[in-house]
Amino acid sequence: MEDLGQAIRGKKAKVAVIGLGYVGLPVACSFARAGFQVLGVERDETRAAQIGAGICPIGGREPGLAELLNEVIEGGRLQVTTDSSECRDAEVALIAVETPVDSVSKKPSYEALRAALRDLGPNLGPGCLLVIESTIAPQTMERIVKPLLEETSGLKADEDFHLAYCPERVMPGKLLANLRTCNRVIGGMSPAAAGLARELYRHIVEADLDTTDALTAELVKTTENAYRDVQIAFANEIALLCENVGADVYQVRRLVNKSPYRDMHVPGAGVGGHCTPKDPWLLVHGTEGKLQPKLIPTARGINDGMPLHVAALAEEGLAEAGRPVKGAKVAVLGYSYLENTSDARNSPTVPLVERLQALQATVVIHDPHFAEYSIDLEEAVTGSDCVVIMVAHDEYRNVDLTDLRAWVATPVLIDGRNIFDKATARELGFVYKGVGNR
Ligand code: SAJ
Repeated sequence: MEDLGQAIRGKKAKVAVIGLGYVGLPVACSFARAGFQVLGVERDETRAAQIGAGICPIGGREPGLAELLNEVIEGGRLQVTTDSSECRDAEVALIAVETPVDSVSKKPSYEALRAALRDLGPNLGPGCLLVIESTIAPQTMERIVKPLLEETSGLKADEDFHLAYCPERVMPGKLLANLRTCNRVIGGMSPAAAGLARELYRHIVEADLDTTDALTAELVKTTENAYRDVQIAFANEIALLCENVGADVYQVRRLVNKSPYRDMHVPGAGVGGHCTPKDPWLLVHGTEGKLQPKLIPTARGINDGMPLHVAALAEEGLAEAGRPVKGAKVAVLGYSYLENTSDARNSPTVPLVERLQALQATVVIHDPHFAEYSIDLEEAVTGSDCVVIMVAHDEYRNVDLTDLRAWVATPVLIDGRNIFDKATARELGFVYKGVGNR
């Protein structure tokens, strides 16, 4: 361990990063910038070639990432391969592959993780440190990661190699910044592993590095996102109650949050992304036992219901304007799951569009961050009978409602992200319905 610790402290350890997605790519670039020799292993050949040429495959606004990638590729600090056998001389290996949950069973789909472990196992050298960054259900390190690595490497965890879990805390739009400034939890399968991982991350993380055991770290990561999902569900439920009584939930939220120790989240058209809708299910899956959770699954149901609620508001708005939804042209603004990003994973717009099409509306999707949807906004909404705001992109916040009114055929505006003022919209003749503010 001492040699490895020394190699890590001196940045002499070769670092392999398996999976160059939203998590792995910024991590690989950050360790390369810190002075390590980094090997990025990416199974997608096109993506590997792009990154190897210094071209950042992540769209949207990611301050500093494209420049840093180009710098470390030019400087030879980061090399990219699709061949995991090139990891054999790495003293440190990080795995940052996707860990989705099955859309029906809500159970984790660990195909990518298992494949990465199977590929790495035979190339795992004695004395190295392996860190999982992907979000995993509690008990996964003990039940899946450790046995699979020991089986495929023939080595013994804690004796021949060190194993730790350090969950990512990235967010699209702030990938590099969050990596540097967010506190990190490091769960070691042994205290020695946690200590080595802490030495490693100290080179790229300026915030706290809290070491603990792997199970605690798995619980922390999934709990922090379940917490957020429940908080958002609470805000969405208050929005629905405000609709019942004709109140403005955003005014209610503003004043609630002036009360000490309150932090009511923002209601809206739904909860998408690669973390918040998925991690509560990982938490529930990994803690199965006699005691059953009620709040967490219920919150998921509330949040998954919001896009359908937006569709109901559109139906209502069209009816008020004397237009049946069948055959109506509906312009849906926003395809990504989060404002000003090009990330559509688990986007609430998908179930909304499915519902509107099931109601036989003609749907036009617009989103400036997706080539296939970045038609001219005026063209997208011209002649529409209903405009639905699903994502608070800056481009939509800057739309002049007078222009919008002139472009539409029937003035129905459904505001899923509270970006327009209800009174102004109504003065211009819109049938305006906002989530929690109708
Ligand atoms: N959303 C709401 N209301 C809110 C907050 C979010 O409806 O008050 C919606 C968003 O529109 C989006 C979805 O929820 O559709 C997820 O939003 P998010 O801000 O949680 O974005 P994520 O999924 O990228 O969350 C990540 C998480 N980070 C990690 O898992 C490492 C989350 O824990 C962070 O709090 C978040 O980034 C962040 O703000 O950094």
